[in-house]
Amino acid sequence: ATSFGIEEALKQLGLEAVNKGTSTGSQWFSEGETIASHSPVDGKLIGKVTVTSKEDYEKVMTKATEAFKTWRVKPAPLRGEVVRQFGDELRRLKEPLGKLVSYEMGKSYQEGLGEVQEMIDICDFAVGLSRQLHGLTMHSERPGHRMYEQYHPMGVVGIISAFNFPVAVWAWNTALAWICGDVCVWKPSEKTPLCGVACQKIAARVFAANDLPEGISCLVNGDYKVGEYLTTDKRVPLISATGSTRMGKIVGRTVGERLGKSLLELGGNNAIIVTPDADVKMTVIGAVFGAVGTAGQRCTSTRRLIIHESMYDTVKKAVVDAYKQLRIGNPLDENNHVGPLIDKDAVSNYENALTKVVEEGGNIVVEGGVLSGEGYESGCYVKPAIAEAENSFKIVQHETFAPVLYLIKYSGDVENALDIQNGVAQGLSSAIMTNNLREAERFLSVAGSDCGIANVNIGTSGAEIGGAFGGEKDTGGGRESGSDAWKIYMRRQTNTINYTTELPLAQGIKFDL
Ligand code: UN1
Repeated sequence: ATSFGIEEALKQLGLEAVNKGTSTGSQWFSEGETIASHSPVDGKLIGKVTVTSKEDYEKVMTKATEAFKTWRVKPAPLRGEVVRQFGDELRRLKEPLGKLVSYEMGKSYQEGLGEVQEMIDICDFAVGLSRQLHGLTMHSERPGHRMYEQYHPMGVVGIISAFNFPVAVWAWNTALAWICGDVCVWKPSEKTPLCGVACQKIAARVFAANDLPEGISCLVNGDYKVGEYLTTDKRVPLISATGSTRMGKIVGRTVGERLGKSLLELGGNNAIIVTPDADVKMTVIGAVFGAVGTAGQRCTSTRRLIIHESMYDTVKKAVVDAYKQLRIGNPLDENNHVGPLIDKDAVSNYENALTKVVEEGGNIVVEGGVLSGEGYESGCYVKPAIAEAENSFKIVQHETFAPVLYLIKYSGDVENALDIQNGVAQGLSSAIMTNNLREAERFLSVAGSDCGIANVNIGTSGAEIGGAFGGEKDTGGGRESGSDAWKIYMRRQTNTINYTTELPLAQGIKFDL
């Protein structure tokens, strides 16, 4: 627990009652229309943020494209040094920022802090990377020739992020994009605009302290219309978008039409396979955290438990018993496990899923419901629910961003469980609980999980930043964060240099003059 409240956190982050929502760094502008941010925790107004107009957007793009010319020629390790300082600022402000994330988005304070930690981690990763950004060298087929490839900065990167990770996903993108020599224009979710303003203030201070120009870190605010300014803009070679599959299809199409690149991180429908050799205690922790953590609003949340028939009753009982221990309430109170959903629309989607699963023949084993009364005034608190279901149900095939967990039984060997697991449109995260080496290896093999993330004896959520994050199929195919995810933020160039006095052609082609 921290010693200060949300008021003090807002103050430390420099937030006001009405905040300008457009920024190129130290300069903040845009007037008029505002987005009001209400906390799902208690329904109270936290603050307002002004919406970016087309004219404001043009001002941002002018600064950003100018800044790129300065930023791209700074040596990458120097850019890394700036990101190091940004990471230090995040360390200093971890508590107030974690608190704001918890209050504006509704995840537990521990998870809010965890999110800021992910930002710090990616900064550290990016600092090291700034002295790498390796290309390969190749052997030329021609004598006296040298061939290699190099990575150059690409330009303005547009970042469209979702409410559920209102600060970390931006940092995964910016920390890498910055060390790669790109400048960023960020449109945070209109459900968490204050998190955006707070982060931009932190970044802006660091850039200003290093005498760097306006435009390296930019912020725009608004709904999908502001997103469209970015996706249709030829000056933005890469759009990184996180959100629903529906949104991703629109972004992918729009950016594809102008042959821009998009990095899409969309919905998941993540499952844990529980085999006859699973450790039940570990399964329960992984499954329950995965299903109810962040109130089921992670793209990596556990949606399906695919349990072998021999284990079914044991695991079902253990999970149902664990659900009885869950405390639902104010996420800033560290005694609670589950906070609210983001808003009332999310509550209706949750209710709809519970109605649908029953209509399709499912069996509720842990009742859901919207909570009311003291502490639940915002109307966004719901009971995590569990239903026995079939994988073929329409609602099970659909990603519901809420704490609804489906139990699905399988029989026979692990191939049958894999068919069920892979039998959805999405392909983000997956897990198997087993102490059987053969089952684990089959799950990880070419014929195993078709997801971007496949874990053994770990749940589906809670990825570390060191690995590439993202998934296949309807998840969009993008990879962010660790490993070589940085490559998408740069343009690749192949260079061949001739240091002889002859000009031999490739493939031995003769062309005598
Ligand atoms: C997301 O839900 O958009 O693995 C990202 C996790 C987190 C990231 C989730 N590190 O659950």
